[in-house]
Amino acid sequence: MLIATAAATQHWWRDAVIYQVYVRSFLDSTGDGIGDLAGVRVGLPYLKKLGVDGIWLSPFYPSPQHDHGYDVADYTGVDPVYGDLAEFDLLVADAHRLGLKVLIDIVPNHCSSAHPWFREALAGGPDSPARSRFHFAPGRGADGALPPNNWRAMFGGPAWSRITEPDGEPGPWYLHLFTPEQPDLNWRDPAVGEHFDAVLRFWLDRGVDGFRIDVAAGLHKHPELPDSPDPEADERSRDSVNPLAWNQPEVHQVWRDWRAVCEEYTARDGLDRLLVGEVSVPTAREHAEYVRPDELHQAFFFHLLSARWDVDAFRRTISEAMRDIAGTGSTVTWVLNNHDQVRTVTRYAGEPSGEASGLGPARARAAALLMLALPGAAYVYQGEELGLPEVVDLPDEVLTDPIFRRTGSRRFVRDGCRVPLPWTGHASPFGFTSGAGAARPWLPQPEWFAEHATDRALADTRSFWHLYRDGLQLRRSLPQLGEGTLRWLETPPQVLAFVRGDGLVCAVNFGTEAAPAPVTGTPLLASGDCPPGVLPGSTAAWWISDPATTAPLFPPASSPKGPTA
Ligand code: TEU
Repeated sequence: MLIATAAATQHWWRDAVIYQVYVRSFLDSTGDGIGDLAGVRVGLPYLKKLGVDGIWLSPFYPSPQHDHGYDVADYTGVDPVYGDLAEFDLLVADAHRLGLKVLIDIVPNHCSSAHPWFREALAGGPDSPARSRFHFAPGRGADGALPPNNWRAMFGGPAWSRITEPDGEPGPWYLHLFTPEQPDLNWRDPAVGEHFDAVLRFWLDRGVDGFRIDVAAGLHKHPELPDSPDPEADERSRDSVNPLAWNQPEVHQVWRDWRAVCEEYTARDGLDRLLVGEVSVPTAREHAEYVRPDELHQAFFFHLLSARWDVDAFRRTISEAMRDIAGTGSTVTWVLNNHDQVRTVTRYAGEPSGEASGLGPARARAAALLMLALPGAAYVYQGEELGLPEVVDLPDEVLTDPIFRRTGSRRFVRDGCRVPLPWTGHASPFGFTSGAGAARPWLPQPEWFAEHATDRALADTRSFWHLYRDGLQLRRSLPQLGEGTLRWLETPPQVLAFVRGDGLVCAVNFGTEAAPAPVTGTPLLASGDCPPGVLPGSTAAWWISDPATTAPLFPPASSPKGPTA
């Protein structure tokens, strides 16, 4: 199954590494304690030096910020907190001058309750045609006092809220899969698709290279809005498990339409545009349907992110992705961190037992080298290159995540991975915000952020930053890396190893005891100390193995334990 054709490799996105900028927490240029677009501009040379191919900007649109911008009130503007359109244009121009692509976040599943469409729908009364752009439905029970069905919202509570009509009478309910401030749009109303078509063109005309699509397996709901068979399961999991509210077949037509818009722009200037979907679906096979040749270019493969620190879990997950996704001609889009998830340094420290092991940083470094060696594209979340741990002890009163407010629980709360980045110095605000009278960062930075500040990271060749930078440089220079295939090697227990192309070997030791290295000689790059012939525990390394002289010591797997791709 060889799918890396010459034509395919011409598409920059097939093996791009994109850096996710969570704008609010990247760099504050105005001293209000909140990151902004001008701050992102200042940070671009830093990202260029790191060696990524482009950036994805989290939502910066006008928004009441009930979900930090994932509640959009105007899809073609910039919230004054983050800047304005002129600043956005400067950012795109600077990025392009540096050879960096710019992706922006688009949120088509829902808008803000402050969006003019929703206001019109509320103000217009029961017969308002504006209501057809949302899911309004009469309640059940006496006087319609119960929600129309039993669906639960992703962030806690029922997925329905009841409105009061302009005359003061209780009215119907509207659907919101997230917070009540994020009403779901009705994609069966053609006005919705037409609106987003215009939004795409607005930003493409301003020069963006593509879009990260929020909740890309959502959009359409079962037309009858029937009860969920297992509402408790929907509540327990943060994954999109309600099969009636997610992953409906009709959504694929939207991605075909959006792909056609991208192709239209490419036909004009020859430049590839990129659609990357946030696709949370149960299996790699279902995932693959979103990246068929006429749909999305990429979709985040979250199964690697959710895999436990376990050699078999990783091998199985990677094998499934290679078989089911790369097997269709697409490339896999790997991701270990994002703004919704506990950072790897902290997550892996607590695995497999849940007890903190102290191994988090070593494992996170090993996972990074693994990700950068896998065939396909990858996304790096800001701070990942600094080895930032999750801030787990933010006091309740500073938490802003609606999950906390809606569930009353700290479980799943996402503020801890969104604390503003440390840039320089020994004390908060660590250069994140500056100037006399500057406000404090919108989330408090712990003192120990000093250890992770970019100035220290750049000066220390053993830092996470240098590991990412070296890995990214090698990806550029070695023809074996980037897109293509992998071949598993037979390994001792606890070790995962594969060959890329003609002899780039990557091995990861998931155990805590040293294992023999798969290749003799000094590694090209390693996530920790790695003497010749040895692969220490919680360590990954890359070697070039010249088949003539230093053949891998582990022979290629002959059994389909890990299917080759
Ligand atoms: O997230 C969708 C979402 O629910 C994910 O957190 C999901 O639970 C996870 O991917 C499962 O693995 C997106 C944004 O990333 C998030 O920040 C927003 O809050 C949410 O949409 C609503 O717009």
